[in-house]
Amino acid sequence: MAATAGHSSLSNGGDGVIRFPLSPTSALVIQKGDITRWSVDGSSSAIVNPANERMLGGGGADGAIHRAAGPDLLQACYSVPEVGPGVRCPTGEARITPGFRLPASHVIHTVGPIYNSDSNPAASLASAYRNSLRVAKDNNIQYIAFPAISCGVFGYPYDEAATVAISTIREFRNDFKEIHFVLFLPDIYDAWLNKANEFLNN
Ligand code: AR6
Repeated sequence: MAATAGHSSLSNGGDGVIRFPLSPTSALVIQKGDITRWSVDGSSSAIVNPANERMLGGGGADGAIHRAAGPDLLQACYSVPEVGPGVRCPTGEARITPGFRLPASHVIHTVGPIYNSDSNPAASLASAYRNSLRVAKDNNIQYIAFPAISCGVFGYPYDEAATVAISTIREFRNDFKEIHFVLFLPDIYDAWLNKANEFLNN
């Protein structure tokens, strides 16, 4: 593993949950796990759903989030206005709904790029992270958890995605108590830790 347990600026409680300070008041937390089970104390929390432009559910994390939240989430998604035929959330944008049966109070739906068909996947992925964090900030969210947007069905290479993810969340270093990544796959967890060590530990 890339994390260096002896380094003063991060802590490893032994459970694979690694914290990196972003500012005196904010931390990045990287962990393995299922984002549908993520929770923190307090009511101002959100998980980010890697959705598609229709915003009516799908496979991967999107499907898991809808199953865990219950059918009210689909109804809330239907009530998000279409901005084009069948499009509720264009690629790179974000929309917020309640979390219903999820432990998190809110779901922020965003759409990452399809790696092989987007003309500038890095810019689109950065927009998905940035707009998710803007929507969270506008809704007074203090704790937010991301999966590895676009790294499943949408085919984004893990190292490149980690670079975009870690560098973009740094722009919001003063705006949240904690920004989490909850990562399902060991290879993605390792890629994220490597980039966080590279970008945040010096
Ligand atoms: N918790 C955390 N991460 C998860 C979970 C989970 N419960 N389930 C999967 N992942 P994907 P995308 C990881 O495919 O690439 C859907 O059909 C997964 O291992 O969910 O942005 C949507 O409707 C991967 O690393 O999202 C869209 O059509 C990461 O989450 C499309 O897929 C993202 O994989 C979006 O594709």
